[in-house]
Amino acid sequence: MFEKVLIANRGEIALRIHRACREMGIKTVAVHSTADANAMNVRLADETVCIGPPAARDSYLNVAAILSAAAITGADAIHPGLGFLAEDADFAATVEEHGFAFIGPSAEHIRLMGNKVAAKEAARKLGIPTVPGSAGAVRDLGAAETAARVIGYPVLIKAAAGGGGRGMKVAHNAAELARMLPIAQHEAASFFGCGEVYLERHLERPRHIEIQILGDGQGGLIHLGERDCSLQRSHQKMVEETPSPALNPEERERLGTLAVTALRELGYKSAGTVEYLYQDGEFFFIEMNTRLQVEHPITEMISGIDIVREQLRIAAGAPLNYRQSDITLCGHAIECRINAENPDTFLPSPGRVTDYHAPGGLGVRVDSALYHGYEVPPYYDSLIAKLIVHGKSRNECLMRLRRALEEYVIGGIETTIPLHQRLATAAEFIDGDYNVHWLERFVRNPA
Ligand code: MV4
Repeated sequence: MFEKVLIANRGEIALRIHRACREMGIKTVAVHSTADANAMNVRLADETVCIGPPAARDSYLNVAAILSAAAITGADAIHPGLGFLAEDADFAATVEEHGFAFIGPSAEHIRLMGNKVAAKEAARKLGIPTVPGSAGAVRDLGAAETAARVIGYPVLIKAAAGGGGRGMKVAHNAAELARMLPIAQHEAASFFGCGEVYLERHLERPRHIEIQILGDGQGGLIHLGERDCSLQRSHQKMVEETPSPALNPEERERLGTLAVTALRELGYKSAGTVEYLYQDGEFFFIEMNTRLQVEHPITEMISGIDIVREQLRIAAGAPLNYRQSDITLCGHAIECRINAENPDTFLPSPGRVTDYHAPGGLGVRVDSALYHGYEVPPYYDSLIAKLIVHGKSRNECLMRLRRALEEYVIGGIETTIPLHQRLATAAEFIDGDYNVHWLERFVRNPA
């Protein structure tokens, strides 16, 4: 096993990785920007290295500074966390070229899944149903119109290098396609540095359901069930739950088995997530994420498996400790992402935390780097805490969620806790009756 791991991230996820390392007796190196010198993950780390000024491009994305910090401290491995460099195939390759282990998948698999056209083609060849769409990228309007006639309108134009919904455009007919295609290509080129776009049939009210998988790259590959991530606004997930209230046991089994068969064939290593859209009893692959995800704790709560510990073991060359038959998914878990934002306008609310009390008790987990007196910096993502609750049934989980939200005190800054409280009592949420558009409307209607 590794003796020392450098954690190339910040905030709650850096703390989450630190905790897994310490439980395994691994020393940690926290790298941080000047803005994060007082962060909890930095305070708890065995060693710390300041890698640059607040702007992420100069610190958390500064590859030379991160590699130097790893060399100076004698780390054997680098965990990229999520966001920042986590899905940068060149970073993964560079880390290994410098003699450190990269705690994540192979650079080739990160690169493959980073191109959504290539990822979809790979998934289709591996037997996973994909959304009907163009055969690969569409070069020009002629090709796009031909493809759209076959697919049927409305169609969605997506960027091959995109993902997460940025730069998508709907076209309801040929005239709209002609107008939107050049705009989409131009946006793709300027957002992602690659103008390639592709078409898909537009599903109008899907749910977003993803499967967590773990592979060791030595033939061992399992899934840990699904997460329903349909509760999001502006492509930011707000609440996730597992199991999905929409799936029956047969659908769950089929989704999991398809993902496992495909990724075992690919020889996938580390944690990964296969994303599907689910509508009218049908599901379609859309993307694969080759990283640890923000919402991984709900899967840990129902499976009892520490996903970060498994990532560390796998990166050190150990085979998976579990077969699929060893996995029992138990009860129900929900995560609320708490942001330092005004709960009505969603404007960021950085500043000093003047009161802090986190909820606890049976079935309650808080993943957060907050503490009394901490100053939330204005430079980064506004996620400050994840409240994760577990219960034997979905109803017990919801009861516990309302209780835990009531208890949570974060003073001095605005947070989205009041919005979560309102959501936790909304009939559609309680009934599990929602799709990817539902929350958007809910947040626009005042209480
Ligand atoms: C779609 C779709 C409907 N039809 N693809 C947005 C994020 C990206 N990962 C995929 N997204 C979507 N792709 C087809 N063919 C609707 C969405 C979508 C969405 C997906 C997941 C979660 C929230 C969403 C919100 C709006 C649109």
